[in-house]
Amino acid sequence: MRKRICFWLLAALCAGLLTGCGAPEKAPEPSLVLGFSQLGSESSFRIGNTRDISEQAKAYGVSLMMDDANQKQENQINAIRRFIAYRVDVIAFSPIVEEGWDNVLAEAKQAGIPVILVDRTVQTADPDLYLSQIGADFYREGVMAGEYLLKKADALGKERLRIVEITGTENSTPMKQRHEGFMDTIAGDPRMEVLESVNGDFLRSRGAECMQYLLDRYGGDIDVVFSHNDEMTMGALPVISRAGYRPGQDMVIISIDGGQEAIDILKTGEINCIVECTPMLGSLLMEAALAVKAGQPVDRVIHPAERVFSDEDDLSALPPRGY
Ligand code: GYE
Repeated sequence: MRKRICFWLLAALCAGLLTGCGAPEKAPEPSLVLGFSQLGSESSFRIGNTRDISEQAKAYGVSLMMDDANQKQENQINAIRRFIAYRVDVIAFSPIVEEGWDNVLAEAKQAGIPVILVDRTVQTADPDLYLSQIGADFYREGVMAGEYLLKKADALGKERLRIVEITGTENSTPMKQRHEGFMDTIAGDPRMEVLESVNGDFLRSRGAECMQYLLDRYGGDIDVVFSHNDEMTMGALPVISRAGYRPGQDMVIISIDGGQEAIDILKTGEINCIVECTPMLGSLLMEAALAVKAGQPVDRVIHPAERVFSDEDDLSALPPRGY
């Protein structure tokens, strides 16, 4: 009997030596498996946000499952359900609109998977359905746009400024809060008159269509264009020029995001003001997700620092924007 045991032990040892290893080397477990549903690729902001999240996942050693919803809420809901089935450690997503998430977030809660909101937020009856929201203070962005316009009115010595607004995706957080912050800021000033708000869905093509509609309706009466993102602004600019008006001179152009392409146009004077909305949220997301995995507390709301770029600034030394 003893000889037999010795034989098998020797055989196992030789097998191990032949395969050059003992127990198979296990690949190191990733520190965290993160499921992320991105809403689409509609703008430079969104593309920069997606890229930054991917890059930061690699930098933090996080195993990232990324899904692109192509602007459809149902695709985001389906992606979240796949993350639940896969039993990821943390779910994160950028909700395209604020409503309609309670059921799928309740499923994530039932599965014991924490949820972090990125960029935008949701309206929900149960605040426990998500742990944290990482994204801009959109109301403040609207306020900063309004504050710029009040100062511009003083500088121009205008008695009246007729404003048109091109808004982002209906019922999205940035659309609602940028509108509210801007209107609240100019509401008390008798010089300000809002002619109309139209929805451009954050898309360059729709920005052009909206601007054409507004020019057909109001023509040279328009003194100010307040656009909720650079894509729609850059769609509107050639339409304004083709109609015979000089953007940045005949019409004050105010935009939001601050990607490289728009900043370069600001430097030419065709845009007067850009409120920054940074897409670089990847490191904040990874740190929050890793903290959640480690059982550490995370802040309920995490706002990145943001600034305003305008025709009053010297932008010659501004570093590349990265999106
Ligand atoms: O301003 C726009 C993108 O949610 C803040 O969505 C983001 C907005 C951003 O389409 O460019």
